Amino acid sequence: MQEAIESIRNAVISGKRVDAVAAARDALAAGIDPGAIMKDALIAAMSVVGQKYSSGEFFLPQMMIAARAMTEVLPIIKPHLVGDAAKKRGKAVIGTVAGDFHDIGKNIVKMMLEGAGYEVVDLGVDATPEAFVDAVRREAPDFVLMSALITLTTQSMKRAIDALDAAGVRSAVRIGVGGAPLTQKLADELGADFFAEDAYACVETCNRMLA
Ligand code: B12
Repeated sequence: MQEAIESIRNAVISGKRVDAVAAARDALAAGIDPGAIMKDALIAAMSVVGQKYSSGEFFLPQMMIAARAMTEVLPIIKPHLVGDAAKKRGKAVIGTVAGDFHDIGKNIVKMMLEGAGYEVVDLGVDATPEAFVDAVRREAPDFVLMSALITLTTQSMKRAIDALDAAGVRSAVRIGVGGAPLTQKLADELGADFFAEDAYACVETCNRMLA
């Protein structure tokens, strides 16, 4: 099992998307837990890529091809991650906030929520405060979920939360924030209702809040 996970992880780190997809298919066929593929191969690979970028070993192009390899593996494991999708639980609006184009984590959160029976309206990347306000008015969701991967763009979360407040719709939704630079302390300062450090914790928190 360790070997299969490692070959997916290494293929993603080196941006070999054909190898990554083949290794993921092989691992699933061998009965390896899709949750382990997600955490120990895919998410772990992106964390290595981030470290290599920080240390100057990788530059933007390597980060981009690794991200593309990861993005191609996600749809392969998605059907195997489906939880209790038959149960209709609630509705969420999700987006990566203004100024930020990172969407891998957001897409995983969306995928896990859909698998757990949530309807998810995706605002994509670079979602402005106005886009969140419009979506809340239009969709009447239970949750508004904001993702940010850049320290600076966490302030776009604040602007979006303030805009929801100014539009008079803040109290109608529960706001969750996440992404690598987020902490519980920052989430509190931003005025969010919750922070979750990964997609699994996000689903659990949403379930708990609706219960
Ligand atoms: C892949 C990547 C890219 C890809 C993005 C591709 C894509 N489609 O997303 C590309 C190459 C395009 C890219 C671009 C840039 N990047 Co970049 N990128 C990364 C990298 C390596 C991995 C991010 C990732 O996908 N992680 C995997 C996912 C699964 O993890 P995640 O996003 O954290 O999500 C999980 C949780 O956080 C949580 N979660 C996520 N969202 C939400 C939302 C809610 C509501 C909840 C509850 C939970 C939750 O659940 C997820 C799944 O469990 C990180 C390094 C790192 N360690 O994060 C740098 C990183 C984020 N990038 C960085 C930078 C600087 C950039 C650029 C500015 C580089 C440049 N010079 O142009 C640009 C930004 C452009 C822009 N304006 O957005 C820096 C940010 C530094 C900072 N803290 O401010 C990092 C940290 C790299 C580094 N070490 O310096 N990047």
